[in-house]
Amino acid sequence: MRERQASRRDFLRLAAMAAGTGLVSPRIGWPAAIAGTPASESKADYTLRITASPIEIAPKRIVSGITYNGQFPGPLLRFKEGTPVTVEVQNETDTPEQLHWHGQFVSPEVDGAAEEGTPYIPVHGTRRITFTPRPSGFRFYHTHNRAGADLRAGQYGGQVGPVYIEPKNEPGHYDREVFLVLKEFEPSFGQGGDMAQNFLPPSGKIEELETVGESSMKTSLAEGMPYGYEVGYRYFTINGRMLGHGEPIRVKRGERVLFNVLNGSATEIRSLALPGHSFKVIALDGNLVPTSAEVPVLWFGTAERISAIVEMNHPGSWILGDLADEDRNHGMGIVVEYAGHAGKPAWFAPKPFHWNYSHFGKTGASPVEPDETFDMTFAKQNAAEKGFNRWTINGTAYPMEQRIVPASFHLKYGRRYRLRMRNASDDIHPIHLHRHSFELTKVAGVQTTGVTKDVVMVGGYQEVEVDFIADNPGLTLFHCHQQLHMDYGFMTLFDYI
Ligand SMILES: [Cu+2]
Repeated sequence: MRERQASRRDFLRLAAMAAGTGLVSPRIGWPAAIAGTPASESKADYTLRITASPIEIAPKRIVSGITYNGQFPGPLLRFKEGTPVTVEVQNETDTPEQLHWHGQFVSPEVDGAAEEGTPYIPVHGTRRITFTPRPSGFRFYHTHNRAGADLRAGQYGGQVGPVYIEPKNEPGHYDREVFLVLKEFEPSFGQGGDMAQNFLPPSGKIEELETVGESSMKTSLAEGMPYGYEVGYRYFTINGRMLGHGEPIRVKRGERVLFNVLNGSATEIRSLALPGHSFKVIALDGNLVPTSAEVPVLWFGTAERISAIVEMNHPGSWILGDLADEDRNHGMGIVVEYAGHAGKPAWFAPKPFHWNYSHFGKTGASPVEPDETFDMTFAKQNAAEKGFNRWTINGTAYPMEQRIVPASFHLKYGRRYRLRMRNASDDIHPIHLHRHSFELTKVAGVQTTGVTKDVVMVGGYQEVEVDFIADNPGLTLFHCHQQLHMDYGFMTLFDYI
């Protein structure tokens, strides 16, 4: 296999491409421009500078936002599993910052969540942290500031960057890898209600949850309440460039390309298809899956990552893009161009398809029994918080202004816990557990095993069960990763007792 032995020529070619698109990386190194600034004057391995900067998403179309190191996405950080790393974070803004190491088993001191007690990176100040990156695979970093009604704050800006933690043994056979970060810009509020997305298996819908959610919504609207605010966007990008305005991904027939894709959106669920090709999914949220199923479309809740191999066997010039026509036409796509096939890139929609996590799980296995099960019901109070929807877990909303609250769920070290998550709203919630990974044990009413993730989408009026081992003591934040939901109550804390 060629994958581990990128030639010098390949390196230069890819480095040149990376300069254009940001994040194409060969295996033997990567240019400083995409790797973070090696802090030669200090002992830090990486320096991340939080700063306001222009982001050129297309020629002469420049948005502004807070970024890492003046670029979007933030630099690709490559760590080695188990090798300690020191990162210096400099905050050049007027807002105290939290930098969250999403998907890593770090301490609350390092994790980057004020709710767990991580110290802030002070205004015009610096914080240096040392930690041991794990587990291996595709992770990322992002701000964990709450934004509330401020669409310039939190993840609405440009504070997202990928992390790749090199495993001791690299699996999969591929010729090269491409990192893609999906992201929207110029958000605004609307009140029309959210568009339904029906890509999850409908079999998982639970009537009891639907009755509760629909009647609560009906009551609210009957009382004259408008729909709660939702966020929409003007521009859509992959690796910070609108479709047609970045360097194409240039491929050759027969190549096997590993796509590591991150949904860096603050609020949106995204999809990706490449006409005439299929995706062989090898990892979800950076963790290898037991069954590398081939699918025509990838679906991502906010913060979800998918690693998938595409065999380039359909020469042409194609749009790798979102299924939503409007979003793709406003930029959510990137051109995949075969050698000798320059020309207008083509798009056609794949056949209807349901995204089901359990297709990537083990077949015929039943999950290990947990030591304890926590029941959680998610509910929406329409427009209840100054026109914004308020979100509750078991009837309680996380306070808007408070940082640390008493934990709602208590863990004992070494025990296996099951979260039975029941969604009494029609929205899809990408649910995230900090500092731990979980195994999916029930999706769309069916038992599954072997799929390890740190974010899972719980469909409207559906139920999902996940198990995790309490093996990383300290306060642990659990929340919906949709920024607006998280900010308006959809968070809770676990502690160890
Ligand atoms: Cu949510």
